[in-house]
Amino acid sequence: MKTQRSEQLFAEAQQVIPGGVNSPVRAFRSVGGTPRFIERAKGARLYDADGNSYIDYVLSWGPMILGHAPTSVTKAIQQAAAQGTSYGAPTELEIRLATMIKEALPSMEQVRLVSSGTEAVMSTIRVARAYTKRDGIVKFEGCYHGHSDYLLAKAGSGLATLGIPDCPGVPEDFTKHTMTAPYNDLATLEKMVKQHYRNLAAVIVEPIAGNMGVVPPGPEFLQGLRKLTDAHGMLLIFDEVISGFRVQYGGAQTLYGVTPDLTVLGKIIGGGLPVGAYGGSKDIMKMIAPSGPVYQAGTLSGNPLAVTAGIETLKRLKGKGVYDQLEERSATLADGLGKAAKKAGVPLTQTRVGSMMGAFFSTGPIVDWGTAKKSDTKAYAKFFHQMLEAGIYFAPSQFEAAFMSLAHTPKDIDRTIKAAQAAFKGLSA
Ligand code: KE4
Repeated sequence: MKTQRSEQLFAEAQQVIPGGVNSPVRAFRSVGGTPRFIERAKGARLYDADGNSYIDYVLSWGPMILGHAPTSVTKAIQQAAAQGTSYGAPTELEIRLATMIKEALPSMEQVRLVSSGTEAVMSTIRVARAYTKRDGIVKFEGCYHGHSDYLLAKAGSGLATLGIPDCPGVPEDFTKHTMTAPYNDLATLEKMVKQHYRNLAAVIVEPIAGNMGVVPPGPEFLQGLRKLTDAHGMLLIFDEVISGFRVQYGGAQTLYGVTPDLTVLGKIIGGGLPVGAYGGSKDIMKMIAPSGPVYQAGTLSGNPLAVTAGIETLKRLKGKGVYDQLEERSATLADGLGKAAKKAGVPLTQTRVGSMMGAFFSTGPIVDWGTAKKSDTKAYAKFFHQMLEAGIYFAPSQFEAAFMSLAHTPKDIDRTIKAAQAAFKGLSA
């Protein structure tokens, strides 16, 4: 596969952009090789600067659930752009998107739109702290909630100690209120909460973890979080930036029947343009400025183009049979990959919730970061590149999710499975 142009562009990019990319995972660091510079995308396909095309299972890390450049969305964005790109004033569009979100996720009685998932998480933590008058936050190892300082924390020496920074530039002070517990481990969390709850505002969780590869919640895990937070005056925050409108129109909270106090959204609700959102009961959200004292603001919050893209995307997702099609196509792909790995004698542990899919080069089971991180990332890197050469674009990291869109056809899936059969054979040779 020709990659000269991507190589040239990558060299050029590194002169003016740190690492040549505007988000680290795009640099292919964990799989090696040259990131493909993409020129355009349509449906299930990406087209790179060397003229190569790929069946895309990254889908911009989740947002492109309809496939790339769906006409209904691109037309609506073009029309909206002709009306102006930002007013810095309220619009009817924002009421419509907030209402659609509230109808899909009734726990979000009030919704505030922002411009990224990170911003939405930051704001959610702030209002949880203000509402409970407590500072502590519990997160789970292997879960990622954006790059705000106090969430770039890792577990201190003993699990029950306070968080320590996970990267330079984050002062100790900023992470001392962040505790980290193992995902899917209610017993450890219970001990931690019983000891510290008096200063714990909330538990924040990816109801389906998507940032350590895909790790679904164990039976009763989410129900257990609900009970534990209720019993200790803490709020439960579902970070549904990935799972929202992905696994069901009502997200993971609908799928698992567990209602959080606050929900964070992003990705799909922006249809590929920058949007984040957070929301919860009126009682909590009335604390947000200007109705309350908790400050949060944003120049481009509720931007008319991004909101238009979000509305058009959710309109399509409300359609009949959408999630049945995503389920059926995802199951076919997962089944084919599993059979291919088995036939080649490659140990592969697959995880999946709807069209959010994981595959670990490991004998499994994968239940948390401790088990996920043991998977063979070298094998993943080899698999990734063999598939890339075959024109199939999976995430350039073992610890991300693969996504299906409504634009992927049975033919695309067949082609992906055939490529995987060859790739797995190559791995076991
Ligand atoms: P953004 O700030 O990237 O819009 O959202 C942060 C975020 C929050 N919560 C969850 C559960 C997330 O997965 C994310 C961002 N996801 C990553 C991919 N796993 C975005 C890709 C990237 O960082 O380039």
